[in-house]
Amino acid sequence: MCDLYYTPASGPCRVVQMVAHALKVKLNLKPLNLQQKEHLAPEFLKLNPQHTVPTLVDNNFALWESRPIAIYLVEKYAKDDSLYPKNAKQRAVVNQQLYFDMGTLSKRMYDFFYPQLMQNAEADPKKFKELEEAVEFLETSLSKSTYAAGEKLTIADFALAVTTSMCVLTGYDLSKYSNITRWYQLMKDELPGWEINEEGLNVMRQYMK
Ligand code: GSH
Repeated sequence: MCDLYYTPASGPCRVVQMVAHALKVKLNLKPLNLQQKEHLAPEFLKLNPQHTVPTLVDNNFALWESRPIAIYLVEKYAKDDSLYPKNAKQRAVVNQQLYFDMGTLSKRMYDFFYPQLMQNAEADPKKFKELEEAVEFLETSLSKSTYAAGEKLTIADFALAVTTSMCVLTGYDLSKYSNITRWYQLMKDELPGWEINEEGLNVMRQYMK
C-alpha cells in the first residue's frame, strides 16, 4: 500500500486522494500538520527535501508534486489508460491542461487569494486581473469540449476541478462563465471522490472564519 503524506486543507493533496479513490488504490494516509511544521521534521525532509505535501511513498519510492503523482498512480495502477490516455495527441492535451493548471490557473488563484487568506492583505486588483484572464482561458477551453481535455474524464479534470473549487470557496463569481458552470456541475456529479474535496473545503472554511 502507498503512504500519502498530506493535509486535508491542501488542494493538491485532494487531487491525489481523489485520483487514488477513482483507481481504487488504497492509501495509507499520514497527516502532517503544517502549522506545527511537521513537514520540516528531519524524517520528512529525508523523504522530500522540498517539504511539500502531497508526498507519495510507494515501497521506498518517494514522489511529490500532485500532478506527477496522479500520472504515476494511473500508469502504475490503472486497469486502462482512460484517465491518462496513451494516445500521443490526447495525452498531450491532458498534459497541456495539467501544466495550465499548475503554471497559470492555480498559480494565479494562490497569488491572488493567499495574501488575503493568510495575511489579511487587501485584494490586489492587478492579481485579480491576472486570475480573471486565467479563468477566461479555462472558459474558452471548456467551450470546445465536454471535459477539460476532450470528451472523456481525465486527471486534468481532477486538478482543474479542485482549483476551481478553491476559486469558488474564496468567493470568485463563476456564474458569468457558462462553460465553466456546466463543467463544474458535471464534476460535482461525476468526479469520483468529490466528497473528499468537499471535506477538505470544509476544513478550509474553518480556517477562513
Ligand atoms: N505544486 C505542488 C503540488 O501540486 O503538489 C504544490 C505543493 C504545495 O505547495 N503544497 C503545500 C505545502 O506543502 C500545501 S498546499 N506547503 C508547505 C511548504 O511548501 O513548505
